[in-house]
Amino acid sequence: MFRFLTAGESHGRGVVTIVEGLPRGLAVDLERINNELARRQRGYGRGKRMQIERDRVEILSGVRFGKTLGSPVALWVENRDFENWRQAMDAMAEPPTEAARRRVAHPRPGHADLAGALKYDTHDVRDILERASARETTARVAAGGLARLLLAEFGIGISSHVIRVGEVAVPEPFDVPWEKITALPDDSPLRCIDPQIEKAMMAEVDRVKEQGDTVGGVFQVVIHGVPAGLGSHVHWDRRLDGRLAQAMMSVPAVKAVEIGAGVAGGSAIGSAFHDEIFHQRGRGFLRRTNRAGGIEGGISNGHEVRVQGYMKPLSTLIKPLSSVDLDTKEPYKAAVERTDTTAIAAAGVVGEAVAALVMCEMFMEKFGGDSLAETRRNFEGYREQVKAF
Ligand code: EPS
Repeated sequence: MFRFLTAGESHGRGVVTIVEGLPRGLAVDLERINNELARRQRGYGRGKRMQIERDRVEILSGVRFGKTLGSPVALWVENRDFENWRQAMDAMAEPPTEAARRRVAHPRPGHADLAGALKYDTHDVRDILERASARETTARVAAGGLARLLLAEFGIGISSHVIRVGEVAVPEPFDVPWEKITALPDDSPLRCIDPQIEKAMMAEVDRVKEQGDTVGGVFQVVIHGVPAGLGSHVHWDRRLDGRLAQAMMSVPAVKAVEIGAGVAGGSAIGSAFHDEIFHQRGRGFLRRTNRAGGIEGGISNGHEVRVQGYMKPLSTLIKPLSSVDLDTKEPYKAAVERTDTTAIAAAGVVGEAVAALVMCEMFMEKFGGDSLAETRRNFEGYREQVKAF
């Protein structure tokens, strides 16, 4: 069984993750994982924090001579900002000053602050916001980096691009070819495949930032080379689309998830929506459209899996909204913290990582194996079965 856990606070010492269930013998290329971490730090519209961090992963266990042992792999990424935040982190130690109390008593609308304070019974929202922070996604991108290494062994690749920032959008995102998405340079400002649209997106970010505001966006994750047969229709919690949607929704600020042209499906008629089935000798079954986003009945159908994550505007505003002091119950403006205007490009990279984690889980569920050689035998055997169908 493939699984992972993460731990770590945004301004604590660092983030950690334990990944369990990878077969023995997978070559671990640290630079590829570090590259994923670097991609997650980029994107136009991000704030000052990303200039402080230089995320690099350290392997604490589970790898020997550069290959997995089949035992849990523990990964560690340091928070460089920890040193700068020691005082703020300790500020609520007895007795707190009024300024320190205020800083953690004004929950931000849209953030976990208030709901978390009520649930965990604390008037110090730092107890909540530190873990609710998107800093945690560093750990998931590191874990996802490992998952991607396994998937790559079997020809499965994952990439993402930004298809909307506020009112500026890429038309027909489902037709954007894989090659065009993977050709995006890692220093692309917003990971948009059209330079003109990207410029307009950047202008939108500038305009919103000037107003002390934040802006929402949409990213698309594309999973290429997926064999038919991952996930299952037989039980609700084995459906690939359900698992991907849950993973995507768990990325901070994502408020809606769409598979393929799912949203348009809500207003379409069946004959215009479904992807007709053809067959060609040598190529097998094929479709000319992919509105299903590569998944039918909760099972991958052999076509590209396409998932869109809709990200709400980030909830820390330089021009804050109305809130209430948790102690005095008096109206107050929400706390102002350093913030990003948008983190949509980074969210896409996180989307890739969580998709990789789900795909790895589903892949190991189907093919199993304690060593990579065993997994490969199982995979090849299944491939022969599909070919002979
Ligand atoms: C975040 C607020 C900002 C972001 C942070 C997520 O951090 P800070 O509070 O230190 O300014 O930079 O994202 C990351 C640290 C990261 O690594 O992505 C929040 O409130 O969620």
